[in-house]
Amino acid sequence: MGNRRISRRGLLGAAAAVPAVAGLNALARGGLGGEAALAEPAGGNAAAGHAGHEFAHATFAPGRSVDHRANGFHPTELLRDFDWGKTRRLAGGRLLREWTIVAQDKEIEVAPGVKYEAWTYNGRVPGPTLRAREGEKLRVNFVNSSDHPHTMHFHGIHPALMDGMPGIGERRGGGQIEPGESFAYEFEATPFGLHLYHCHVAPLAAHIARGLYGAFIVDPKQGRPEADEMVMVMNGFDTDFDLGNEIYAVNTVGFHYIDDPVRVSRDELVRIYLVNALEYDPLNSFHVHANFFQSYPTGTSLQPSEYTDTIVQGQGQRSILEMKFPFDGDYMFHAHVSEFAELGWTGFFRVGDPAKLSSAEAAALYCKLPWGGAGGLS
Ligand SMILES: [Cu+2]
Repeated sequence: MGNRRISRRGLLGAAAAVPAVAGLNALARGGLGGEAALAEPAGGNAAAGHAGHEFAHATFAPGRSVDHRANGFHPTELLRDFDWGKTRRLAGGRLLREWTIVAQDKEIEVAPGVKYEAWTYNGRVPGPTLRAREGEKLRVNFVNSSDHPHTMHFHGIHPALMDGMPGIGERRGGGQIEPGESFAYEFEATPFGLHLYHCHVAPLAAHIARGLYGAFIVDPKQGRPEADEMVMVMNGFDTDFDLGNEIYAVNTVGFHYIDDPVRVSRDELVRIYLVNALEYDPLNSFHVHANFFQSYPTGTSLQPSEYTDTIVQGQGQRSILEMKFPFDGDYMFHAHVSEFAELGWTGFFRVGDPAKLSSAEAAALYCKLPWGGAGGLS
């Protein structure tokens, strides 16, 4: 099957000509706050109230979904997939935490039918969420199995040789890692916080935009309070390579968390590790509906700096967000850059037991969704 070609301006400007955009328009009209929530019709079935209306699924291709199995990763599983590596005690008692990361070229599907020639760490975008504790010794065995030179550049505090910078350390086997070569990055887990890693080979924006990035979490020695933790890497895809993104997402697949809302429990502390890995747009943002969160910029302090419902992040910026949902129901989250929201960067938190959610509480406009059909949720 050929790759569907879509253009960003075409998507936003030519709604009538592109069937998939019907969903985007429905989203923009009702989903992002343009109208009050739909009143539940008599009989208590919001979905039935739409009979005869063609509210399309908020997706790029109604009725179709991404083949997660072919991708080899699933955005719902990525949320809570923390890679702690393997540990062993060194002589002297210090803990060594170790990973192997392989750069591989791989085609992935970022929206239904939209394939993208990605460059990946360990076959997934974003790469594994590497997690360690403050003060541990870390070793990342990097193997470049791609057709292109790459590196792993970690945010953190380390010697120049370990910085993943082309031109620095070549004579010692570091610097730019050519196809077929490997290098072991060794450094200490410091400071605690939410960091990231990415390739640093030029052209830099292109190497990052291809998918070579991931979250890097260093827990404080004393840990953080118990919570339902998840990682959200905000990203985008320049599917026609014109230096502008056509698809925006959290964890790669546009609109995924509308199809499959992020399940959370009422009154439980939710901690989101939010990383902005977007290229070609200087700013991204995160907004949650009907709630507020504490924001810990870069996660380097145990005291939050702001209680808000929207934060803005520049490229490479990140923040830990903490919140509790006091009411059952579906709560949208999306980029407050509306254009991004309409091009995939929109999802829902689903609070409470789905079997007990009434259709009035569950995303009524999205009546084409599998869970939104006759009779509500099952
Ligand atoms: Cu690269």
